[in-house]
Amino acid sequence: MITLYSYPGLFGVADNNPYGLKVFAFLKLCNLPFWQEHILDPKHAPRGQLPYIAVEGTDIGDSDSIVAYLIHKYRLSIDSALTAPQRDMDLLLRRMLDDLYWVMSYSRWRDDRYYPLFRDEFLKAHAPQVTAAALEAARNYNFQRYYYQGIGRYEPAAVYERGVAGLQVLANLMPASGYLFGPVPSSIDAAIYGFIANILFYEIETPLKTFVASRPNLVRHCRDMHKAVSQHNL
Ligand SMILES: N[C@@H](CCC(=O)N[C@@H](CS)C(=O)NCC(=O)O)C(=O)O
Repeated sequence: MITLYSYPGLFGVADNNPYGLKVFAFLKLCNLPFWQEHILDPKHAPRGQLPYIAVEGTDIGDSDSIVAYLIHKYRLSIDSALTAPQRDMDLLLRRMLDDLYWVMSYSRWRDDRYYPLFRDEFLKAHAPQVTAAALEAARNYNFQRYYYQGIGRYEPAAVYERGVAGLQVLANLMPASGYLFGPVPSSIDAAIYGFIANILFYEIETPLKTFVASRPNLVRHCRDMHKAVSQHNL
């Protein structure tokens, strides 16, 4: 049995962290049985970051490494039909999503307009396991991460401009129906869902959410993926 160690859910999505939701969605798309363990402290994770999986005594971290490991181990066919250009696009999109991660995270923890809504929802959903003091400590830690990554030195408008530019490319690429590369999902759809669901389903009107909500193809893809990976339809 695979165990997925990931952060808790929020606003009806299975993990409030896009990388964990990516792995969750991938496991569901592939019909792999797994047990999800929601944790908050990543200290036991490989490289000290969530998500990670434990399978047959081996711990694997990093969402894309997890996906690659599972495809290889279980000979999964989810990406078998991809052409070489689609594989290149897959990689470039994953890198774009890595960049979007910082903007999403900034909007939740750093932006004073949105942090109180994020904090209050987190406490509503996860107190007493999560306390206001723990969230405050996480916020301070994230401030340092943003500073050293660089985004913490941008003006907020420039942060969102960067995030929306990535989302615009995604909106240009996403077809009106089906999945990114055709009528059946591939692993990149799980990756896209991990990020877009963590924007669209949040009742926090950030510039990222305003943009996603204004693109019917992104909304449709996210809702289709949500249906495919969960019992509860939004
Ligand atoms: N490349 C990793 C990134 C995972 C990641 O950024 N995890 C963050 C989520 S907030 C984390 O656990 N951070 C804790 C830390 O860096 O101390 C992946 O794809 O899984």
